[in-house]
Formats: sequence, C-alpha cells, structure tokens
Amino acid sequence: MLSLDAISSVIDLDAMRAKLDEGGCKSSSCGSSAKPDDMEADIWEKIKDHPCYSEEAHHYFARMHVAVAPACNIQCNYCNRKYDCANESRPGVVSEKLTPDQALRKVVTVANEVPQLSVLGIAGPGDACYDWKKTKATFKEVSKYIPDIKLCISTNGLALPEHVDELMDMNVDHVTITINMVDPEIGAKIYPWIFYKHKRYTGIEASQILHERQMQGLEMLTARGILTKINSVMIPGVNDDHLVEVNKWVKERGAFLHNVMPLISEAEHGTHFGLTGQRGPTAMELKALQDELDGGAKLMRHCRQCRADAVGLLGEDRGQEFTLDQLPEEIHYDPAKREAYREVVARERGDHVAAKSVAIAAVKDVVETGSLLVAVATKGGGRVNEHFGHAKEFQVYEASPKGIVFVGHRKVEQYCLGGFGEDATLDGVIAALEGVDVVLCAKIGDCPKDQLTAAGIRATDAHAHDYIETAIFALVMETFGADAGAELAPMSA
Ligand code: CLF
Ligand code: SF4
Repeated sequence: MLSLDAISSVIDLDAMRAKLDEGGCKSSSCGSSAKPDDMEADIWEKIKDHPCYSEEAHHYFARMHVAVAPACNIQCNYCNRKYDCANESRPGVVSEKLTPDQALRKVVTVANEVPQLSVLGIAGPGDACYDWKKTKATFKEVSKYIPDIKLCISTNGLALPEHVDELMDMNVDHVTITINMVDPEIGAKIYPWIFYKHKRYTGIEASQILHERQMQGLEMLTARGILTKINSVMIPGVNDDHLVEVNKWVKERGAFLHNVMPLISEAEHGTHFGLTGQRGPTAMELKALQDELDGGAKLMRHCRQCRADAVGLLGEDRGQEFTLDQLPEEIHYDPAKREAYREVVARERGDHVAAKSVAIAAVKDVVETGSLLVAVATKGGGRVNEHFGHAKEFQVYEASPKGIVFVGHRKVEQYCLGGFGEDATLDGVIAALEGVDVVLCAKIGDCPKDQLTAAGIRATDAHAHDYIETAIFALVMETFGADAGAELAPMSA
C-alpha cells in the first residue's frame, strides 16, 4: 500500500498511480467507503475533505487561513489586539495582514504547491463577519479561480445574523461561532465590552446582546443547512462547569460540532487574563470536561488552535513558506497536483477506514473495563509514521470498551535536532505526555525509551507504518491475548 509520505511528496503522477496499483488497490476506494454508516450522504459530502469538521479527514486534508479581516467589534479578556483573533487561532501570534487581492495570490500559490489543500478559512485577525467587505471580496475572487475549494469562516457571532443569507449565496457551508457562555453573568467575566449598532455596551447588557445574536445566528444557519462548529474557550473557575450548559444549548439549536479549546494565557501576550494570572486548564482537565460532554453535541477533539495565517495539515504550519515577499506577481492556477492527490487519497482512505473499523470492533470485543491512553507520532495518513525525536505533537487515542477513540493531541518541543537529543527537551516531552500509558512511533532510540520507561510510559516502534488503530489493537492484544472480558490497564513498561 502506498504510504502518505509518498503521496505528499510525489509529483510524478504516473509513478504515483503505478505505486498504488502495485499495492493491489485498483478500485476507487478498495471496495470500502470512508463514509460512516450513520451519516447522511449530503452531510458527508460537506465534511469529507474538511480537516476540522471530520477527524478522519484531518489525516489527509489541509486548510489555509488568510488574515484579511483585522477589525473586531468586541473585546475578549483572552485577546490582545496586537495579535490575531484568539477565538480561532493561537494567541500571541501576529499574521501578515493581507488585502483580498494579496489573499487571492496567496491561495492560488498554495493550491499549486500544497496538494492536500481543501479549505480556505477566514478567522480574523479580527472578526470575519464584522470586517465583511474584505471577507466577501476574498471568497468571491478565490472561488472564481478554485471553484472546488471549501470556504469556511469563524466569527464571534455579533455581526453574524445580517450575513447569513450572503454566506449561503456564496456556498459557505462551514461557519464557526465562538460561544463561551449562555449566561450573561458569566459572559460579563469574559467580555468587558461590545460595539453594536454604533454604540458601545459593557457588563451584563453587553453579554446579553452577544448571547442573543449568537443564538440567532446559530438558528439561522441551522435552518439553512449550513454546518456550524461552536468553539468554546475553557477558562477554569470562570466557565468550565458552565460549558456543560453551553453544550446543551448549542446541541438543541443544531450545532454540528462543539470544540472546547483550552485557554492560553501567557503573561507575555498581555491579555487581561494573562496579566491577572488566570490560568488555562491542564490537558487532563480538558479531557475530563470533554469526557463529561460526551453524549451531548458531538465534540471536536483534534483542534490545533492554529495560527491565523496557518497553511498545511492541522498540526503542521507551512505559513512561513508563503509570506507576501515570496508570492509571484502573476498567478495561474494549475489543478493537477490537487486532483492527483485526491485520486490517491480516495483509494488509501477506504482501505484505512476498513482497517480501522476492524480494529475498533476487535477492541470492543476484547476489553470489558478500563482504558489505555496511547500517544502516537504521525505525519499524517492515519499511520504510525513519525520518529519519536522528530515529533512536534503526539495524537492521543484511548482504547476502552467503547473501542478506539481519538481524544486529543499534546504539543511538544522537537526532542531530536541535528541528530542529537536534548535531555531538557525530553523532560518537557515526558511532562506533556502526562497520563499517557504507551507511545507509538516509527523509530525511537534506547536513551529516550529508557527515560520514558523510568517515567512509567512504555514506548515502542514495533508497529511502525501500521495504521494507528491497527497498531493500538495490536498493543491491546499483546497485553491480553485473546482473553475476552479483560480489564484494560496500563501495561508495565
Ligand atoms: Fe480554519 Fe477554523 Fe475553518 Fe478550520 S481552523 S476557520 S474550522 S478551516 Fe480547525 Fe484550526 Fe481548530 Fe480552527 S484546527 S483552530 S478548528
Ligand atoms: Fe480578539 Fe477575536 Fe475576541 Fe475580537 S473576537 S476580541 S479579535 S479574540
């Protein structure tokens, strides 16, 4: 079977197709569709190539953001205006602001170079609906050049209701609204002011208006069949318990996904929360809340809080390769690479989904109680295909009686640079893997492996290049053999 490493780097289309055929995978999807059985076909069409709306798609497809919308109409206590909108991007990062024309040049250049590109998002650096003219001009121009690119926006919701019909006319079928509260008293602790209908509002009144507009916008989008994702920033002691209520409200109003993101509040970012010592949640606190929300509005757990000028697969950032000074003056869109990539993915993906469902069913059969947290080093394609020392993040899966579920990711500093591992960096990686039982990677040296063992984490490269779920099932079987009804507990290292 052709690996995604090969897919991503291959430019010779004939060689690429030949490799696939050698692998014996000649049908369009190896006889298996990636569509989940319980999903309507029209919904699947909308999400199947969107890396944020489909966890499975994020192994294959990339998004890019263009920072065309700098103006904002509210103030969030986790935002510093010097930086980009923290509702959809990592706080403390400044993007190169673009005009719609510059954005068009950037999108076409990226589409020619990054075959995984499927979605163009506008997530600031202010509010995409408030700075509407630039958002609209960018989407219109890009759609003329690349008609199949999916358009996606993120907004705080205050200016959303007046633009819902235009969003529909422009075929935008993915909208994110950041909703941190449904109780204005809690909102007053998050939003010091809003600017609405030429007037500034503060306190509970400001949050009441924001709340009403957010709910109105969500209901309007649902009524028109536009998919919505709700982002909520988890702020311990402010809205963490309250997000259970938010989840219920948005589910009732048809939200497709709920994405609970951890507050990032470094003092050096100069936000109100950062300067007043408001902490963000730990990885395990975030997971505990997500587990509590399980069964409500469907959760997105693979968000990477990407930069507002991010380019590439989620968790990867190629934005620095496409800064303004590197863009050509003249643009010409060549769809060849994107089309060839899609052809290969269509084949690989069906195979992956089939292998995944076998592994998940088998884990459900074998495990009766307990759980195992597994951190995976991967470069994409749904495989264990990254070296431990090269990983900048680990994807975390939980094997339990529910099967195998993606539960999040842990960002780390790359341990091995220039062929040498840094002990201090390894300490940070081990700390980031808090609660993890096993690490799966494509290769690991004895030294980091021993130190992980000493920290109670087993690490193995025995399942290199396997599909992630197949590898996790193998771990489960290594522990329990064919004993059904076993209790799953961390394996000794
Ligand atoms: Fe961008 Fe957001 Fe669209 Fe995705 S990101 S506007 S929905 S295309 Fe995705 Fe990035 Fe998380 Fe956003 S991983 S921060 S959820
Ligand atoms: Fe900042 Fe975004 Fe909030 Fe506006 S909506 S204040 S840009 S985080």
